[in-house]
This record gives sequence, C-alpha cells and structure tokens, in this order.
Amino acid sequence: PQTIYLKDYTPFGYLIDGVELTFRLHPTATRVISRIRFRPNPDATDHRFFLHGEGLTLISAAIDGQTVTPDRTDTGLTCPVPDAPFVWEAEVEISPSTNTALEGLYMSNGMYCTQCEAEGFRNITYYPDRPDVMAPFSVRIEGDEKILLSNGNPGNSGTGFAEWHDPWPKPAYLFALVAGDLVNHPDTFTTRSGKKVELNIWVRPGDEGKCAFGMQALRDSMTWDEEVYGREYDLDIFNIVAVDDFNMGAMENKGLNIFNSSAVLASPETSTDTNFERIEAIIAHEYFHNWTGNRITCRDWFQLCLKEGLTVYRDSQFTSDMRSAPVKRISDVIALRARQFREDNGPLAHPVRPDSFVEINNFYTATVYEKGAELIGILKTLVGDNAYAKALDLYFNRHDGEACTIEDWLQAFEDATGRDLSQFKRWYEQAGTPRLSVADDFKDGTYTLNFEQKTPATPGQDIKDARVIPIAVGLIGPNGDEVHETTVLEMTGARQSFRFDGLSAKPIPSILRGFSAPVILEREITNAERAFLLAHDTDPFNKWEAGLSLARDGLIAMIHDGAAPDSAYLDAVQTMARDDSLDPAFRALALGLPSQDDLAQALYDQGHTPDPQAIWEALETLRHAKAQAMQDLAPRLYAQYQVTGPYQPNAEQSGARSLANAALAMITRLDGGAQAQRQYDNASNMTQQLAAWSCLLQAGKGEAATAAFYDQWQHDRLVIDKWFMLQILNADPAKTADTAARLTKHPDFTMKNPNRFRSTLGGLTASSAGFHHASGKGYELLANWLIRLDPLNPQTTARMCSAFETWKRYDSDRQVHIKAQLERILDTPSLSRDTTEMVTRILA
Ligand code: B3K
Ligand code: ZN
Repeated sequence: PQTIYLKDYTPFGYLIDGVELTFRLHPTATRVISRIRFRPNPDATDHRFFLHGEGLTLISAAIDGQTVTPDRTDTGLTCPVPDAPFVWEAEVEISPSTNTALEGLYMSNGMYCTQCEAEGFRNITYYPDRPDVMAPFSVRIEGDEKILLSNGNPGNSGTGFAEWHDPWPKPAYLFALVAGDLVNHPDTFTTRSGKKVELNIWVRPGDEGKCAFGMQALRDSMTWDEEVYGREYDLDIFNIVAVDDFNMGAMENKGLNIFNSSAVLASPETSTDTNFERIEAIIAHEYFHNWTGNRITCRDWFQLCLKEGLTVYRDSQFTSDMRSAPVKRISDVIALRARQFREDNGPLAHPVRPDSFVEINNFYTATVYEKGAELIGILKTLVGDNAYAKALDLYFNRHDGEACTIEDWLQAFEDATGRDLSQFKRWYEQAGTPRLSVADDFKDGTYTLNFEQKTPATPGQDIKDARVIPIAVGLIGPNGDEVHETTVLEMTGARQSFRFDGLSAKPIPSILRGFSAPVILEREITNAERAFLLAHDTDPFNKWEAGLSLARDGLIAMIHDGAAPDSAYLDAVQTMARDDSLDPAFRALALGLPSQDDLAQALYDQGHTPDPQAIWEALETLRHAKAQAMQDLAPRLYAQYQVTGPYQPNAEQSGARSLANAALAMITRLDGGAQAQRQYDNASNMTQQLAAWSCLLQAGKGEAATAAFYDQWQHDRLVIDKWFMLQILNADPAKTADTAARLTKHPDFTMKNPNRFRSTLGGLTASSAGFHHASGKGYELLANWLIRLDPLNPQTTARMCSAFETWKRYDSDRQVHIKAQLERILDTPSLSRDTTEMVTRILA
C-alpha cells in the first residue's frame, strides 16, 4: 500500500462551480448521475484530471455533452479535458445493500444512509474526493421511501422524489443522503439575528419517545455557540438522523448530521446518566463542527486536528458550562490518560498533525482528537481568554469558506496577539508525552521549583525539542491555607527554575493545577503530602489527583512488594468522602481507583513487568479493604444521596446517583448483594438498574438479574448492547474470554452491527486481566473475530487492533502469544489496507 506524505501536497488542478447529483435508489442497483462544472484552477501547476472512484460500475461519461471513455483503475479515472471551463457528466451504479463497510452509501435496517468522511464519497461517484475541493451541491433523490433527505435547504418535492440545495460550498466528505420510512421529532430555533430554523430528529417508528433530550441538547448547543463564540446557524433547516449501523459516534454532514443511534436516542428507562452526558456532548460536537470543520474545513487530512481538536475543545467547554467544570476536567483527563497517553507511549504514537499515513481512517485517534483539544487549551492558557476570543474572531473572518492548515490557525493567533508561536507549534509536530520532573528548594523565605522536561523517542522521531509548557502552580502553607494563588509558569527551556519570594515557611506546592498541560508529572512526594493535598488543595483537579496517586502508589506497593492496603489512603479518602461540602460527583470520582491499564503502565515505567492478574487481585483487595474501612459511611452516603422525585439527567441528580452507586458497590462487598438486589428490583431508571446489576455480577449473584434483564429489554438493541458488555466486564478474569466467546454464539450477536461487535469484543479488550489471561485465549478470541470482520468492515477491525498496542509491556510468554496472533492477522489473504497498516505499525 502507498504511503501519503504531507510534504507532497499540491492543489487540485480544477475548481468546481457546481455539483448536481441525481440518485435513483435501489438496494442493489442505485444509479448516481452527476453533472459537475469544472474550470482550471489558476493556483495549480498540475492540471492532470484525476477523479477518485472505487467499486463503481461506470455506465456512461461525457465532457461538454460528448461521450468519453476514461482510463480507469481500481482507485479512479483520468481523461483528457479542455483547457477551459467544462461540464463533466457521469452515470454510475452502486449496490448499497451489500455495502457492509458502512462507508459511502449503505443500508441499515432498510434505510439508506451515507458516511463519506474521510474518503467515502468515492464509493458513490467519480469525484475529486479531497477536502480542499469545495463546491455547492444540488441533489435530487428518487425513491419510494417516505423521507428523502440531503444537505442544505429543501427544494421541490413530490411523490417519489425530493430535491435539496446546499448553498454553502463544501468538500465531498460532508455530503449526506438519507432515505427511509422515518418519523421525526420536530422543533424550531430562532437565531439571535431572528432567523427561524426548522429542527428535526429523524428516527425509526417506535423511537420517537427517545428524542426530546437530544433536541434540547441541540437547542442548548445552538444558543451556546451564539453566546460564547458568536456563531450562528446558516441554513433554514437542521436535520439529525439516528442510524443503528454506524462505525463511530456521529457525523457532521452539512445540515444533515447522521448519528449512531447510541449517540442520540435517550430515555431514563433505557439510558444511563453517562449515556445522557455523552449524547449531549456528541450533539454539541457535531453541531459545533458547522463552523469549525464545515464553514472552515481542512486543506488535507493531515490537518484533521484543525477541526477535531478545536471541536473537541469546544464541546468540552460546552459541557463544563452546562454541568460541572471540575468534574468534566477530571473525566477528560481520565480518558486522555487511558487512551491518548497509552497511544503516545506505544508503537502507534504519532504527532497531533501526522506527516504520513497509509489509511486516513486509522488517524481518527485519541491523539488527533483529545491531545488536539489539549493543545487548544494550552494555547488559550498561554495567550489568555481575551486574546483567544480575538484570535478566533480573526480566524473565522479571515478563513470563512476556506480549507485551511494548522499554519493558518497559528497565523491568526500570531496576528491577533503579536506572539511568536513557533515553539508552541512543536506540540503539533512532535509525538510523545513530555515527562516533567520537578524538585524544590526552600531558603530564606524563597521557594524554588526546578523543572526539567524530557520526551521519550517515538516511532520515527528520536530527538525531541523542548516545548512550551504552561504549568499552573499554587502554594499551600503548612496550616492548609493557600499562600500563593494559582499562577501560570511558562516553561520554555529543557530545564527551568521559578522562584516565589516572601514566604514564612516551606509551602506544599500544588503543581499542574487543572492539568494545565498534557504531560506526565514526575515528583518525589510523600504520602503525607498527598494526603495533605487531598485534604487542603483548593484546585479540584489536584485534589482528585492527590487521592489518585496515593491510591496508585499503595497499589503498586501491594502488587510489587506484597504490601497491605495503605491505611493513609483509606483514612484520607474516607475523610474526603465524608465531606458534605464537596460535590457528590467529585466525591464519586475521588473514590475511584486507577484502572488496571494505568497500573500496568505505571509498573512498566518503574522498570517492572506488569502481571495483569496480580494487578486485578490488588485492586480487588483494596476495594474490599475500602468497603470495610467505610462500612459505616457507605450506608449513610447511600441513604443520603438517594434521589427522590422524577428522573432528571442533570449534573446534580447524576452526581448524587453516582455517589450513591459508589456506596452501593462498597455495601455489596460486605452484604453479598442484598442491597443491590433491592435496588435492582425497585429501579425506575437505567442508571440504577445497571449499577445494581453490575454489583450483583461482581458479587457472583447476577444470574437471576441477567435473565430478567434480557427478558425485559430484548426488544431494545441499545440496551441489549449493555447486556452483552456488562457480563464480560464483570466476569472473573479466568472467565472473561469464555464469557465473550459464549456471547458471540448468542442469537442476538452479529458482527454486522458495529455497536454489538464493540460491546462484545470491546468488552473483552476492556477487561485487562481477562484479555491478558496467561493462557492467551483472550488474544486468540479477539484475533479470530478481527480476521472474520476485516473483509466486511475494515474500519472497525483496524480500530480494534489497538487493543494489542501495549504488548511490549508484558512478559515474554504473553508477547509470544500476542505476536503470533498479530502475525496470523497479517497473514490473512486479502487483509484490508486499514488493518494491514495497524498491525504492521504495532509489530514494528
Ligand atoms: N468527523 C467524524 C468522524 C469521521 C470518522 C471517519 N473515519 C465525526 C466527528 O469527529 O465529529
Ligand atoms: Zn469531530
């Protein structure tokens, strides 16, 4: 397969003035008729006329009305064209019902839908399928389905047809079409300049009752983007469609967002608090793309973080404003460390802006998205809130309607602030997570922090230059009072010291408050200091971090030295949990423990070979010890935080439920599941039901609830996804793979539905000790299913290969097992380009 390089970018030789598409829908023989007005691009030097096209049956082609016979390959066609404006016309045939890759035009439960990002449009018709080619689209859909939708504003419609016109020039990856017997949940929104917009969420009949929350989230997002970024919506209509078979969460197609049904449908009975929050965030994310992604798009796919990092940053700001900012920050950092730090530490590490790829779909990663968002946060911290707002306005005004680069983005900041951002740019170019070590010193009232930064080598990048790192620091006096409020230290050198004068005693520093940069802080710190910070830090992030690191060090001592659970941790966390002045959601998070995977990485970083079973056992032991230590407190918290009154998915209620459910988990360890069974029997919402079932499963008392849950919910695909996943997640590690294998034989298992596949095989890979079981059966089961899925759905297969990315951490027996499975995958005949690239990189 061919590698594509950023340095090879050249503009396309032609511009497009207009695209007209007609679709004659048929499950196995859809006709797509295109009429495209091209003209030579004055800014291009290369005028070869190449149109992408894959898996298309060409029926006819013409230029300026004259039939032509283009030269065709597997990937597209070329053809001699005039040296002046011309009209390209083509008719192709495609088969949506046999499209299992879910890219291009495909069918899901009898409904037609599309997914074109990144390069799916080439499966629909011949076209310059690259994001820097932008054009207005007019679409006519002919079909018997009740609802026929495309991008933009509606035009004429009648029996068997509908026309749509999108006035905003867009790249082909934002094209969308939906056709099906759908029903809508309608609403309207009036923008602040008085424009009335029709809103719809389209679903299969029966799902109408699960749309209200998503609609409210959409309205909130529209208001928020007006108020915070000054951005209004720009069409007469905004449609969202829920689709059951979808490779990811959702897609921001212009005016016609397409959502995985799991990312939009919500009801208290079927969705957890976590589901509600995720749905709100994804609706916001896709809506925010209208400005950051659609009106201003990417020049090429290397610039993906330009739209994704910024849009993730915007959706996290939105969630912080709608809910609790500290809780959102802590949750984001938990996810960042679990996914992005892990990626950055292994064979798949790549810069936020990669400089080469084989298959772009493999680069929709935690690094591009989540680290990309962290970089926006760093930038905002460096320039300040006002300058950030000014730079964003300049960016929107200067580049509206354009396809841009990271250079354009940084230039807007340099011009708006007068600041040189060349060192900051390294964050986009260098892979790897910086290690920030710190030592301190106190003398004559002066406290000094001495920092050193180092970034380990990553694939293809041995040498790393120092980056600019904003380090938010506060100082706390020995009596617990804050003696120096948060200030941002700007570190630019490899080593740098910062002084604080006029202190009467040596303070306890609170470093990297709010997680002001995505780095690993390395610091010698006593357990007493950590307990002190957990008790006194005014920064909620560092307060949480102090508890987490106390737990982590105690667990490492248990795993590595056979130590007993650390009583300092148990005391400190109990004091924290007892403190009713703290947000219950925060307390629930602070009662959490590091994940198995975090502990494996921490052990590995300290020079040990992690034993997944020992890690699992230590966590179990500590959970038991915690339950015992809190045997009085847990029932009190459980009773105190029961929510009365009607269910609301808001931060307040969900925080209370999460603390009560954390207490239930502790209670279950001591009462064998009696309380959990009562909660299960009386649950009136999915959050309560699932938490109770999960406790019962862990207590080994889940059998009855497992059967009852299935009976109750077998008609609901999204709930049954949870049924598959939770049984695997809560299995004993020795049985994880067997449980997953048994469930793949269940009549409701299908690998054609990505949600179901991910619930089952993703449940396996998320259960660290079970997946890494010494027998190798977890690895073998995953490889078997990846080999089966690859010919049907390369994208989901490739994505799930990353379960193997940590393999070099483990002992040689496990490495031998994993290597054998990776090689078996790689040896599969006709393996997709997606999976080949992933496995090759992991093995390298
Ligand atoms: N832009 C899409 C992701 C497309 C993934 C293609 N493999 C959703 C999002 O980030 O909003
Ligand atoms: Zn996005």
